[in-house]
Amino acid sequence: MKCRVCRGPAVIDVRRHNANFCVEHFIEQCERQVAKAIEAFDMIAPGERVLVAVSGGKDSLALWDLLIRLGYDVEGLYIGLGIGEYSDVSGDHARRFAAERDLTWHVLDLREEYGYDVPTAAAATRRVPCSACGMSKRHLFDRVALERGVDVVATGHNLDDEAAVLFGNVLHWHTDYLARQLPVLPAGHGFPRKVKPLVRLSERESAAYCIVRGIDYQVEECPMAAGNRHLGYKEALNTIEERSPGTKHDFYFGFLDRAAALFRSGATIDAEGLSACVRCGAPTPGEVCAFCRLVERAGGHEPGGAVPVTLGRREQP
Ligand code: Q46
Ligand code: ZN
Ligand code: ZN
Repeated sequence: MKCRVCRGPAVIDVRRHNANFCVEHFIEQCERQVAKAIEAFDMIAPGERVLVAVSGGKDSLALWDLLIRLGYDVEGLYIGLGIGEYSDVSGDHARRFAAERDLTWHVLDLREEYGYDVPTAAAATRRVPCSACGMSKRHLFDRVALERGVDVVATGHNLDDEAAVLFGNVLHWHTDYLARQLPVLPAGHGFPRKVKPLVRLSERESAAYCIVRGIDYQVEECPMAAGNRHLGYKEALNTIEERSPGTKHDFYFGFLDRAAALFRSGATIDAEGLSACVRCGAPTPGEVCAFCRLVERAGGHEPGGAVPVTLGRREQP
């Protein structure tokens, strides 16, 4: 197996691109794919500040590393979800990554800050944990982004994630979700721009990137993901991809090129009716936003203390 670029010994084959790469050229390939996604979808403009949502897993740490290598002004945000040992180990990986590289990052712990965690919120709402978890994370990314005055929130969703979500949305014809399933969600109504710069990299590639870059990450899956329907969609797509490499890419990017706009035109996104939540100030169609209602149902409280806690190096203003 030879590297496509230098003909030296290759360490990874990327069947989707019908190519093998050595360590050096695989790193370059990942950088190129991320740069291409950022440029193609206008994710980050020169000089903009970026907040990376860091979970301690392979995707978010690969993303943080790649954005730094590409020269972006990046800081991290880790949210303590309170999912037992999984969260403790994830937090340790994030901490070590930031400390070894002297990076600026923030930690916000749900239990300390709001008096609840993902397991208690899931039990209180009697819904799948990912629902309460996702809502909490989105709210806190927005909040910290506004507090820090950053322009963009970047998340580590990769091609496998996006293709699986798309597959689920198509299977159930969730047309409102299809209208919003884009690698960039523009800023507006108090929300910062949201971007997914890893959409051109597969899960396997982000794991391989971490390995060749010596990035130690949380390898365990979240224990609360069991029963998450996306895992089943991922497995189904993996079976198809195995037989015809490139299918996930064609499915997702074909949707963006040829179908996404059709769903957007029929979407019922009513931004006009949004006002500020009476408790937290976040934009909401009602009086109290869904996040504040979740905190209340989970037995939590309004935020206390000076948060987020900023760790690592502070940039000069
Ligand atoms: S952390 Fe949270 Fe994920 Fe665990 S509970 Fe679900 S959403 S699976 S990225
Ligand atoms: Zn090479
Ligand atoms: Zn609120």
